[in-house]
Amino acid sequence: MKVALITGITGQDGAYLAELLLEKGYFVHGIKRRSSLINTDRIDHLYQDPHEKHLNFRLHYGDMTDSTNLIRIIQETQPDEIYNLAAMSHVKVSFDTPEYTANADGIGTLRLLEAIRILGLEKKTRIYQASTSELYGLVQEVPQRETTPFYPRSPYAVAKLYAYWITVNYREAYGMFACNGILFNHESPLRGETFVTRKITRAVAAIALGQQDCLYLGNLDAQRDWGHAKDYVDAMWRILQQDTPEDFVIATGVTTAVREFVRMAFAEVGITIGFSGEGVKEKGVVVACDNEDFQVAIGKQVVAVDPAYFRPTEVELLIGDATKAKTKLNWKPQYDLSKLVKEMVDVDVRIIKRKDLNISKTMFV
Ligand code: NDP
Ligand code: GDR
Repeated sequence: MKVALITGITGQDGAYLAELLLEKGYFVHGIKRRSSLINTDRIDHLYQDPHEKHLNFRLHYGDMTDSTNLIRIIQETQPDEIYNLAAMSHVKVSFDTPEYTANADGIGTLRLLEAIRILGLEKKTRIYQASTSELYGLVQEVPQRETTPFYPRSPYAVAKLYAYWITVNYREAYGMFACNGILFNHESPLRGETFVTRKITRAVAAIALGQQDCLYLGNLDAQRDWGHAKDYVDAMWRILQQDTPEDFVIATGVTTAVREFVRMAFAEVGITIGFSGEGVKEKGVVVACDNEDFQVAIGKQVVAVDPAYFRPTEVELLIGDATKAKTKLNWKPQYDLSKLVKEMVDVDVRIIKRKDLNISKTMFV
């Protein structure tokens, strides 16, 4: 039985990856942080009573800022594969907490690599590093591929730049099977509520159900290459099954503006949005409403721009070329953007019907 250790198992990707590896017959260990509120919602369905005999899923308390803890967990679990998904992953928040972000996302990766070395596991343990399209930042080349120069535009991206290169360095210096997956944005119904896609789909559901008046967003012109997290965790696994360690771009090759994502999400509940004006004057108004279940007044403004959501430096355009992954990993995404948007909106409508949440109060970032 192969043994995997996932850092960041309580996050979006951690949950999908844990499910995938359990399906493949792995013993899955995960690192979770202690928090004052329960933070295992995304993986509660995988929980196994530790008193049971045939256990194949176990959680350990830990933190990317604590080397001794990481060394102990790796020593105890002796993993064949480590997936380093833990990170302070919000780009805008990284401007508020740059030092912590560098510590967890940058030095945290070094701590894992060093732990493998200290324990003499260089030849046994393979490691996947969750690198990101944010490394490309200010556009140097379109579409972005493995050879495109990096130009990070946030403390998050700069921390991830360090993590990218330290992973490459440990591969070259110590012969470790250490790989970067340079993943473009990927979303799902499990996406954190403060990332733009989920913020939009939750708000669309709440507006359609009469529980929210307006969705406030930042830069509507930003363009992202959005895929589905389920397809992307499959790529992570494939990257670690190769004969030689290499880095791969994972992307759909299609880019879409935030504004268009908004339009598509409202269309899922039968609402047509019209935009007028430019920049901060941009606004979204209901032009038509064709669903009997959702009655929103024609002419009502349901989208507005709030500059508070702008970033000091923005990444305007991301579009990836995943030819290498398609050729070498035989990776092929199952989802396109319309299928993704539909799934996210459907789930959020169901959640909001069930919980009667006041969404707008939870949307800070
Ligand atoms: P999430 O924000 O959903 O999950 C991040 C995970 O990291 C959570 O489990 C979180 O724990 C954990 N974490 C954060 N800080 C620490 C820490 N100091 N010690 C231990 N654990 C910590 O991110 P995603 O699942 O979306 O992304 C997974 C990884 O992939 C991240 O590294 C992200 O930067 C990267 N990435 C994501 C992309 C995307 O589009 N989703 C694209 C490219 C890269 P808790 O639940 O307690 O907060
Ligand atoms: P990103 O994702 O920064 O690409 O990082 P996010 O969804 O936060 O932003 C995407 C784009 O939308 C614009 N935007 C807004 N963003 C948020 N969060 N809230 C808003 O109200 C809003 N309005 C407009 C942003 O300015 C941006 O241009 C994600 C994270 O998962 C990273 O961890 C990962 O590395 C990258 O994707 C690839």
